[in-house]
Amino acid sequence: MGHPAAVQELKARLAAARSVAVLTGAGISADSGVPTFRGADGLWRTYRAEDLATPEAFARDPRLVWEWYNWRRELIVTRSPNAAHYALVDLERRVERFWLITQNVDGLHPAAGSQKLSEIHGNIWKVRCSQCGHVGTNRAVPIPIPPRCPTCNGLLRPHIVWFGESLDPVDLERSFSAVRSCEVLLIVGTSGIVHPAASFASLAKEAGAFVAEVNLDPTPNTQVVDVAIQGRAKDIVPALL
Ligand code: BV8
Ligand code: ZN
Repeated sequence: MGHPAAVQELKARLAAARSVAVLTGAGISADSGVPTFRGADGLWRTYRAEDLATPEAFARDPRLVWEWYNWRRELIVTRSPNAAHYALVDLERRVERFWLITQNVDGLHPAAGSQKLSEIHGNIWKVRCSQCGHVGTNRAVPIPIPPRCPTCNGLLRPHIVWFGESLDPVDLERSFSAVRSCEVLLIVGTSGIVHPAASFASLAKEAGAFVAEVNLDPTPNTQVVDVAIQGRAKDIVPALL
C-alpha cells in the first residue's frame, strides 16, 4: 500500500467526488487470469505482442495474426470479471459524472456491467471488414481462418486499434474530456507507456485533479500521481471504494 494517510485521503476524495474518471490496463484483468500485454506471460509462441498488433503484421501474414487472436479468444472466453471490475460498476452507479476508459480489449468491463465506458483500443469480440468497413460482433472460438465479411466477402480483421493506427475520435474526445474535467482520476494496472493513454495522468494533474495509481509495480505514472498504491487490483480497488 502507499502511505496510509494518502490512502485515507484517496478514499475520502472518492467518496466525496461528483466527477470521477478511471483508466484501466491489463493489470486489472491479470487477476482474472488474462495474461498482461508486456509481462512474460504475454508471449505467444516466440512473438511479442507489439510485433503482432500492427497493420503491417496483418498485411504480411493475416493467418498468423488471426491465430494469435484465436489463442487469446480461447483464453478470455473462459475468464470472468473479478472484484475490481465489479467495484468499478458500483462506483459508476454512485458517482454523478463517471467515465471508465480501458485499454483492454477483453470485454471484461462490459461483462461486469460497466456502461459509462470507452474501450479505446477496441474489443476482441468485434470484427471489421478490411474492405467495406462493416463492423460486427463475432464470438466464434476459434474463428475460422480466414474470416470473411458477410456483406462483401472481404477479409475480416479484429476491431482493435493496432500500433500506428488512430483511435476512434468519439472515444478519444470523450476520454480526454473526462480526464480534463474529473475531480479524481484513478489509474489501475497499466504500465503507462502506450499513448495516448500514457498522457492521461499528467493531463488530469494539469487540470487540477487528484490522481491515484494502483499497480503491482512502479510505472512512469508513479512520479506524476498524488498517491501510488502497490498491490493487486482485485484487493485494492474494492477496498478503496
Ligand atoms: C496513436 C491492442 C496516432 C492490441 C494496443 C512515441 C511517443 C508517443 C507515441 C508514440 C511513440 N512511438 C509510437 C507512438 C504511438 C504508439 C505508442 O504509444 N507506442 C508506445 C509503445 C511508445 N501509440 C499508437 O500507435 C496509438 N495510436 O498514437 O495514433 C499515431 C499514429 C501513427 C503514429 C503515431 C501516432 C495506438 C496504440 C494502440 C495500441 N494497441 N493493443 C490487442 O490487445 O490486441 S496496446 C496494448 O497496450 C494493449 O491494448 C494494452 O492494454 C495497452 C497498454 O498496456 P497495459 O494495459 O498497460 O498492459 P501492460 O502489460 O503493459 O502492463 C500491465 C501493468 O499491470 C503492469 O504495469 C503491471 O505491473 C500491472 N499489473 C500486473 N498485474 C497486476 C497489475 N496491477 C495491478 N494488479 C495486478 N494484479
Ligand atoms: Zn465487407
